[in-house]
Amino acid sequence: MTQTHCILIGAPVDCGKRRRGCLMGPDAYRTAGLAEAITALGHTVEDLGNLAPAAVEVAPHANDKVYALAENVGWTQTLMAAAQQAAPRGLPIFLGGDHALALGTVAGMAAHAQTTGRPFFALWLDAHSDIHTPNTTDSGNLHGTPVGYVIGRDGFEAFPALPARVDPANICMIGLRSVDSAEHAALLDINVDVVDMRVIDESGIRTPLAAFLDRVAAVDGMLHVSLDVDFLDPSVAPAVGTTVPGGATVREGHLVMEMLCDSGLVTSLDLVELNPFLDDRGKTASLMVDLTASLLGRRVFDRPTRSHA
Ligand code: 5AB
Ligand code: MN
Ligand code: MN
Ligand code: MN
Repeated sequence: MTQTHCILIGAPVDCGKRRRGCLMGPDAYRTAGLAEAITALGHTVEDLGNLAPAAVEVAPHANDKVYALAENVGWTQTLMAAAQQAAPRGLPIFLGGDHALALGTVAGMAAHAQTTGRPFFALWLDAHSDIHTPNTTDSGNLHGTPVGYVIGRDGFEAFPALPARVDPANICMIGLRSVDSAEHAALLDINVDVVDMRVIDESGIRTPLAAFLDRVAAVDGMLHVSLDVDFLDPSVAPAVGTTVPGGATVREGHLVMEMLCDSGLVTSLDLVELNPFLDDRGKTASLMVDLTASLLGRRVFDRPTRSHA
């Protein structure tokens, strides 16, 4: 991979659900050696430290289950701006923080893509589809809503207006194995590329990912990757509040990252949902760092040429 300037942006978002601990995520990635792993691959790193949410006031939402609305709106404002500021200078890596941070990061990256004229795509690596809205969520936890927001579903009136709506057809979700009925209905209604665990069992993870990457490459798209810890199986990645059995293996995770590296298409990355309070001697944080290293070019064995055509 060509030398990349990586911009680490700490986003200790902990308001996307009720169980606390994701606010320690950015420092766990630093402790696990993220910057050192990136520089060892020949890239440059700049760490912007941890951001804080804008202070905003909002009216209560009609769905009174919705949790911490104002704080989520504040983070969305902050991160949307941070993404747009960082994107022209390098590869932003957002250190979460729970997945509510992606309301801001994805909206901001999509806004940036629009200024470049390149189509915007998102790869959602997750056990969940996160396509709820504040109206449809049962839990009230807004970490289950970022996809709903960025594709422009109703219910997000308290949030910043989207500078650029993301086309659902440009989103690929890989690893799904826990989808609520309202989310299922939304997914049937719109044209998202859904690669659930059964597809992975039957065809392997390589085939559907390669097909998606071909689509991105064909139009010289910009690709945002949102990696939720719970994409991985809880036996290898226990540090997450929303564990679902039957997830991706360590090697499936690395293969995805290696293919993404080879594609040269990735322009931003979220590392989300790590709850260090639930980790086992840092193993989840370290695995997330290793996966990021694979995305940035770390290889088991380097062959001169490698093709996924
Ligand atoms: B995550 C659930 N669908 O809405 C909900 O971890 C889970 O960012 C959401 O993928 C999980 O609360 C959100 C049951
Ligand atoms: Mn998620
Ligand atoms: Mn999830
Ligand atoms: Mn989760």
